[in-house]
Amino acid sequence: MEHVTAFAAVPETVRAFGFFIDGTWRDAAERETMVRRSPAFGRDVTSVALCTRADVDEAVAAARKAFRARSWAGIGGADRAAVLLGVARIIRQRAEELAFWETLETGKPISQSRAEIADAAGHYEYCAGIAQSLSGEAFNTHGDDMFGVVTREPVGVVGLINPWNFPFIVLAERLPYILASGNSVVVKPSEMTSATTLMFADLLKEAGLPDGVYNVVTGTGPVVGQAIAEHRDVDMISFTGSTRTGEAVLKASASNFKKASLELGGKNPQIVFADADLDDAADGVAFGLCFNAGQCCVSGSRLIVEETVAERFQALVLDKLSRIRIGDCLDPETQLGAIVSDQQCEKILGYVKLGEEEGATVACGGNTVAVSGGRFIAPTLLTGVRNDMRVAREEIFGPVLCMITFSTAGEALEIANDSPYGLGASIWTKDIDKALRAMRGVQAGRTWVNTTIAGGPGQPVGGFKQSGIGREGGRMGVEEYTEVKSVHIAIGKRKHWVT
Ligand code: TXE
Repeated sequence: MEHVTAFAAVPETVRAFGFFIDGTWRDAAERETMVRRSPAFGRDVTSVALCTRADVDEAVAAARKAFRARSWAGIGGADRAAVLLGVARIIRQRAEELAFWETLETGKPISQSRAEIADAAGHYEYCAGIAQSLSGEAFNTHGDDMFGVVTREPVGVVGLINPWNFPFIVLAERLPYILASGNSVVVKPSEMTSATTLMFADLLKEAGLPDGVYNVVTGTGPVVGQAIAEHRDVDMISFTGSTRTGEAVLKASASNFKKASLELGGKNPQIVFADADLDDAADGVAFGLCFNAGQCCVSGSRLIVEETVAERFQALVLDKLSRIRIGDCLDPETQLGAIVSDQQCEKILGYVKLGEEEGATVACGGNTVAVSGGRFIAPTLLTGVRNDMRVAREEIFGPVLCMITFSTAGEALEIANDSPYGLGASIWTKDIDKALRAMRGVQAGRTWVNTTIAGGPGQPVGGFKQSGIGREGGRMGVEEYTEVKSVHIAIGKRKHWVT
């Protein structure tokens, strides 16, 4: 396959990107630029423009112009569906190229990038269906002189601020849902991982998306992200990132009372009951921890295991963690990828040290691993953790697992729910009653039984408590980006008030 050879090695030169407004590319020109060093290879791979507030104004104006022109919002759902299906087809055609740049910038293993690009295409296909079937309600029950309908319409201009951990799949979990009803969008990818969001502009254009509907401004959070969140002509903000930045975005969005959808941090429990298939559970726990090197909002970072099997289960997990393949991220066999930045690496190692200071034991890992010039952290298990320790309460965002034990099902749920977060939770048991009770009791927007981090376009995702507001994905994901209009229509001659 020709494309495999073309994307097999780190390029010799840095790929410089402009930014994309109203269907055209803009050069970085006199703006400052930011060079991205690949975390997996230690080599400079891309550079992006640090856009300004004026660039954001221009992008928002273009999105507004497209929305007013109704070039996208005004066409039929079937026509929007045709474009979204075309997008999916082109993603599949260019999957290898997209996966390659995703791996270079993020440091995730190429097998994972490939899977994420394929999954992304599925979101555009799914939303093509909803673009055609989105509907409201009709009320034929208001009596002979009144008819009621509830309609949905696109909210208008959406500002989309995305993180660095899943640049292309997070975009796919939002963009087609935003586009399905006819909105326009201004996207700000993370300054560290902008490439695939920028490359996508050409794919959307090729598929027939009208100019001005998709605009990308690159740059830093405090300048570009803040300007989008504050902008008075942006109708809705969708943010994915840390809870702290989410709070700043929500405050900024009050400038014009934007609608807001936020997916934030997590400290997700893996509850393992003694009657679970412990081999399966150990494998699931290892995957849930090491997927995306733990830099994942639904990473299973708190292992809450029944006391009676704790020792045996710890041995099984240690065995799994010791056999995870860390290595060249362009090698399809590699399982554990790199840590996104020096800062993130320091943060993770700092937490391991803190865990020890708080009384936990490092049962494995806790060290960096040098491969291919990149920056990696070995899978780490902290044992003897109590749920009131900072390592058990704060989002570490790396491959660090905190093991806590419990003696009753009630206690397991109490520990699981004793967290400011409520994003994901996994339950491992072969007892159906126990599984259902735990599923009902756990406070988490996504809950898995005998699996973890499973998902797809059909079911909504989002968080309880400080893990966010709103839901992405599924039919709800499209509805989230609409306004609801309640309409009463009188039939016949009016009964006069002033007689
Ligand atoms: O996230 P930020 P950072 C968590 C994780 C990680 C920590 C810090 O714990 O260690 O956050 O990562 C933009 N106004 N998560 O600093 O700041 C920023 O440019 C508007 C969890 O990278 O939340 C980027 O595009 N936007 C998470 C995006 O916000 C601003 C994923 C996310 O960056 C802004 C990532 C501002 N004032 C990190 N400041 C998850 N839940 O998956 C920054 N940004």
